[in-house]
Amino acid sequence: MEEENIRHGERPRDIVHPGSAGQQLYQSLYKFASFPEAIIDAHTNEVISYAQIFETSCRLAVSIEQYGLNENNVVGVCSENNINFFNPVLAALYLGIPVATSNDMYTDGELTGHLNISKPTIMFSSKKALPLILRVQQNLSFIKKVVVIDSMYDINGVECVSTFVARYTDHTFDPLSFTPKDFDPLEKIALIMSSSGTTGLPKGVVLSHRSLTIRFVHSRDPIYGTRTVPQTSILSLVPFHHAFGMFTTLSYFVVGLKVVMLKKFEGALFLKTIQNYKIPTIVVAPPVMVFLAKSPLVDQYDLSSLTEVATGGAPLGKDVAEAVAKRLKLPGIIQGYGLTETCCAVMITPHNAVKTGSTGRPLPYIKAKVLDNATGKALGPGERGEICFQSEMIMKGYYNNPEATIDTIDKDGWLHSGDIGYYDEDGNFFIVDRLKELIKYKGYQVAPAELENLLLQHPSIADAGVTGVPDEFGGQLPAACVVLESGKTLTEKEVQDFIAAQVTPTKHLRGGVVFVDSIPKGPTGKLIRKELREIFAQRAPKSKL
Ligand code: M24
Repeated sequence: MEEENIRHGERPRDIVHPGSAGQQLYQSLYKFASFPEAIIDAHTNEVISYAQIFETSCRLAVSIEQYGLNENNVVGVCSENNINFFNPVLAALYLGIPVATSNDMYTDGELTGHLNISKPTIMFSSKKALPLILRVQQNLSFIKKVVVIDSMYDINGVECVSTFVARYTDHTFDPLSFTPKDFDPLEKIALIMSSSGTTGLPKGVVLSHRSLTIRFVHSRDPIYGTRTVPQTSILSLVPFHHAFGMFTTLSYFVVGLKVVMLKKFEGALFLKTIQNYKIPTIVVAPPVMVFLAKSPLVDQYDLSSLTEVATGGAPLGKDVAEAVAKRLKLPGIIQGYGLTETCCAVMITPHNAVKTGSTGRPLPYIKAKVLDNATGKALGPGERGEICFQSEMIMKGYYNNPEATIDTIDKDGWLHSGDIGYYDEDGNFFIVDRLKELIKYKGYQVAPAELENLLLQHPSIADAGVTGVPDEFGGQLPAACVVLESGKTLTEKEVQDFIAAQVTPTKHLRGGVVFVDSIPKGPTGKLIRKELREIFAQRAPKSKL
């Protein structure tokens, strides 16, 4: 019997590719091989074509296999957004070898912890990330080889892609002589992404090839896809190592779009890129929306090519959405909502029914419900509860972590998002709060447990609790309550510097540090985060960006 109050995504307009994501991507790159532009670096205007990606990814696949890797190994990629980023990703997807991506801004300690989860055998690194990779490799014996993705030459004995592939393929190599492997797309791991989930430290999110091929259906959908006409330009700014950037950008290759890429957000360059490339569509995180709503720079550029602005990854204020739509003369703003654990967006605003403030409706192949955690019942329109999803698109689980998996996906296969929300009579969803402890600064994940563990290692700190304080630009700023060891003193700045020395800038304690006598805890010793938030709410707001 069909359960009451389950919200089904619309009927799909396209069927899921029956094979692997690697097979589908291989077919798409081949189909679009005559298109001169696949990715353009807007900083340098460097371009690579569909034919080049097709050939390089196939040569890399042959080489990775000949080098000795198989489906029991993992391929690592650590790079800033880069036009060569996807070559090793595609190669591994053709072979059915899992790919794990790493944030290139990590400190040595963060990267070491991160790589210890997936244990890649071979690391593909950008020139920029190479010193970091070589430092951490000294203590990580599972990394047998490092290859540089964006250099024409070897760097101090570290092979570049051309040298690596020249050993196993020659200049007569025909990509059509290579065939992606055939396997069960539901079983085979495509990627291992990083997320802290609802609680604790960052974990490896295991996504199958089927997760990706469902995303590709969404990207080709005329109502939910970002752009569906081949060769249309799209600006890609979200980090490729994160699920949002990874799966939106991969899906652009399936549609045959021209991806104009930025490594990082710089206001003037961002606006100049839209103007010069006459970009019709941008997909950005909410802080960029605040910039579009408020910055005087916006008036200095011709942005009339823009017909679609899409955002996601963190809450978007209704006022901000309305201000951007008004300023850019758009009928509305497209919002998507997703988790690393759902691969990509599971809800998007339908193009034909934009409702400002809503995160959209469940996509084809997705079931959603609003759960009353007290009764276990799915709630009806207007009632608030935890939003849960069921789909072949959601993760298979956390890598080598069955306990965390059971805490997140229940016995009936529902993924508990940790977000509180509701849907209206038309089936539009709204996110109102976050039940889980995750902090999101500019759309980036910050796991309180990770910062608390570091704070507790300070000899003068007896106890600590970390939470997010609201901020207009950042969304939330990580902030700490600290209990000092008796007789010890520390300043707010000393605590901030202690953390800043150990973590990537997105995790710095920009929301401040408050010294307290005790950390609010429940009877079982569990931290009460709501009370932590209240401590900061009583403080005068201060934004340090
Ligand atoms: P991860 N509103 C409020 N909170 C949101 C949100 C939203 N629209 N989206 C995400 N969150 C918060 O780092 C929730 O607390 C992502 O953020 C993620 C991953 C893949 C794709 O993952 C949630 O529990 C996307 C986001 C995505 N967002 O938009 C689109 N894709 C998209 C938009 C337009 O684990 C937590 O962040 C078109 C196409 C698109 F794919 C999850 O944080």
